[in-house]
Amino acid sequence: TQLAEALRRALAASELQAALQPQQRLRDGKVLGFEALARWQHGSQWVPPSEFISLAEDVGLAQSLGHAVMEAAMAGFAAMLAAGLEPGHLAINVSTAQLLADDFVDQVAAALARHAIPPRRLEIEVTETVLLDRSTARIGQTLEALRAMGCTLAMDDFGTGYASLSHLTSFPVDRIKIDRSFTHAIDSEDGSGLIARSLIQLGGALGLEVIAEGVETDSQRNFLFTHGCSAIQGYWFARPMLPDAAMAWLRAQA
Ligand code: G
Ligand code: G
Ligand code: MN
Ligand code: NA
Repeated sequence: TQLAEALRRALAASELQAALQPQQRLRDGKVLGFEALARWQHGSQWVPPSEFISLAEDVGLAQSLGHAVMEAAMAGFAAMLAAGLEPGHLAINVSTAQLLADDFVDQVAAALARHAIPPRRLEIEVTETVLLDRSTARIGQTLEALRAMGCTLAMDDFGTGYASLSHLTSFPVDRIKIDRSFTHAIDSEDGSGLIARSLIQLGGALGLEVIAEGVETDSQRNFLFTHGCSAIQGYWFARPMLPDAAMAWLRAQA
C-alpha cells in the first residue's frame, strides 16, 4: 500500500523519532527513567503509533522500525547523560520479530556501546503476547542474554493478556507495568481499583517492582501511592516528549 511505501522510505531516511515519557518513583518523587515511544511525522500529519506499528509488522518492517526507534531513543538519552543529568533508565518496547532476530543481543550491545550507555540503564519492555509466541524458548534465551548483560526486563500492559502468572515465574522479569485500563478504573464506581491493588500485591509477593501506566489524576496517583505501587507513568507526571523537550524538562526538574 501507499502508507507502507511511505513508511519504508521514512525508515530509510531515518525519519522515525522517539518520544521519551518520564516515569516517576513514588518513594522520593524522583525520575525513575524514560520510556521510548515511536513517533512518525508523515507530511504534516503525525501517524498514530497504533497504525504504523501494526503496519510495520504486517509488511515485514518490524525489525527495521524497532532498530530506528532504539537508535533515536538512545541518541536522546545519551545526550542527557552527556549533559550531566540523571535520566535514570531508558525503557524500550521490543517486538517478537526483534527478539527472534539472530543478532538482536549483539545489536543492542553495539548500540549501547556506540552511545556510551551502560547496559544497566536499558530496560526492555515486552508484552505478554510476545511470551505467547511459539518460539518461547528462543525468546526466553534472548531475554536471559540481555539480562546477563545487565539490562532489566519489564512486562508491559500487564493483566490484559493470557497466562500472565505462569510467565512471571518462567521469565526473568524485574518489573511489571499495570495497564492503563486498570489505572483508569481506580476513578470509576465499581471495583474502585481492585485490580490495580491486586496487581501491586502480586508484584510485591513476587519481589517485582510495579509501575502503573496512564496515571492522569491526583486520586489515581494517591491511590497507587497508598497501596504501595513503586512508580507511575502518565500525563499526571509528564507527557511523552521529543528528545530536546525531554532534556529541557529533565533539566527543569533539578
Ligand atoms: O505512544 P503510544 O504512544 O500511542 O503507543 C501506542 C502503543 O505502541 C503502545 O502500546 C506502545 O507499547 C507501542 N509502541 C510504542 N513505541 C513502540 C516501539 O518502538 N516498538 C514497539 N514494538 N511498540 C511500540
Ligand atoms: O507501551 P505502551 O502501551 O504502554 O505505551 C504507553 C501508551 O500510553 C502510549 O501510547 C502513550 O502515549 C500513552 N500514554 C502515556 N501516558 C498516558 C496517560 O496518562 N493517559 C493515556 N490515556 N495514555 C497515556
Ligand atoms: Mn510500553
Ligand atoms: Na502499556
